[in-house]
Amino acid sequence: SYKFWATQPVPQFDEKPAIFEEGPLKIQKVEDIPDEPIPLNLAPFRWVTMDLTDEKQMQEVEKLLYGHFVEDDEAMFRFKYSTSILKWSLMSPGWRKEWHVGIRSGDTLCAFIAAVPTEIRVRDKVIQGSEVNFLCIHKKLRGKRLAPVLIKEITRRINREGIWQAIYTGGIVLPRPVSTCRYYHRALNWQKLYEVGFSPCPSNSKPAFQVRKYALPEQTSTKGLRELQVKDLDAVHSLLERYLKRFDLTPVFNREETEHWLLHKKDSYAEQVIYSYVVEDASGKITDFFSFYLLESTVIRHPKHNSIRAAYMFYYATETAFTEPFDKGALTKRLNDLMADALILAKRHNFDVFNALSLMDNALFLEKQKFGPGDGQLHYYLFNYKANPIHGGVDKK
Ligand code: YNC
Ligand code: MG
Repeated sequence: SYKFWATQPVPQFDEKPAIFEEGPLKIQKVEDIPDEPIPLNLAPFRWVTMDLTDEKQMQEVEKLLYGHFVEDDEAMFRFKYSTSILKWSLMSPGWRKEWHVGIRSGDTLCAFIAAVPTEIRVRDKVIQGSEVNFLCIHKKLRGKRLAPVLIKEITRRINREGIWQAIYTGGIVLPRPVSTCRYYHRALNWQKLYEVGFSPCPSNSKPAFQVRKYALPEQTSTKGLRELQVKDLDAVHSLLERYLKRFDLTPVFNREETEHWLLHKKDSYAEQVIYSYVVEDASGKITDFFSFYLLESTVIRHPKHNSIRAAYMFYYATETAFTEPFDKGALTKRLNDLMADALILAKRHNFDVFNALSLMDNALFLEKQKFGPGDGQLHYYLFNYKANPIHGGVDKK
């Protein structure tokens, strides 16, 4: 099995999981990378570079993903990436048009894969890398070994820029995850989640009881909590940089990337994607922040509901992590206060569910904030980089 992945510079399952020196698996030179696309050998298909600054081409990508991107195992829900979230995800600082790769047949876009540049820190080493996402093949073209061709082509285009590593995630098991997380879900609109078949009613409960269980206060409780503004970015950048050092596998954001990933810009997006909040203390210091983003899922074939509005926990940080000596109780308390407010704000913005992964310090608040484990796992992969297994941040410190 893994006919394709066995040929790639990734750790294989039969390799001994001993502690090893971390680093690249394969060293190459830009001049040895072909400057022509990988042969497609599949008429009538041809490679295209998608220009996402062109509204029409952006909508073509949206449409392909709308019909053919990731579904749950029972095919009840499918991720629905709006043009706003695609712009946010695929046009981050340093983005390159050449990394938005499509396959067309005639005028029709039938497959896509994309990447953006990113610095990745694995423990104490920082890698100039890329993040690959949105691998999608039209349902009628599945099982034809097109995915390996897309992956080889984006690898070639990334390598041509002198970048040799990538990070990517997926619900399926491939050689070989560096880390694995579980999805957790917190109902905000339990009744709707029940109606669409996302949240079952436990046999010892009743719908009315479940609705009450997930009810939230109208008002947030953290003093000094407000929306993130441009003037906060230096403080948030520094706080996030210090907070991420607590974990073994993180991006390294510069100031421009911090702005891109955290600050909502009204004039740039048709629809708000990123929701970020800071806490400013009485002296004007930013002591905490949290963020979540909007990603809808289509409810496939449902008479009443078309989609679920899901909030995904994004980055957060708090000065409480840096008290000397480290006070886990204080950190737990602070994170619970912040996340309780995040839930209230997401509810206010009409989200139906709040999703989070078992990473960073999330284990300190998931249960208390009434998140429940989902069926889904998310595996993290590094391309051309050998790393020892990485566990959730909370277990180790
Ligand atoms: C997957 N998700 O194992 P073997 S996540 C990677 N990621 O190869 P075919 C995948 N590989 O086992 P189909 C994969 N899914 O023989 C399948 N594969 O070694 C491997 N779904 O190819 C698979 N999007 O074309 C097998 O399969 C080979 O027609 C089979 O197409 C697969 O975006 C797919 O879930 C996923 O659109 C495109 O099912 C299709 O089934 C589909 O016969 C719905 O392919 C949408 C979906 C995946 C979301 C994502 C991350 C992608 C990462 C790709 C790897 C990047 C590596 C780094 C490159 C840059 C390097 C630098 C520097
Ligand atoms: Mg295929």
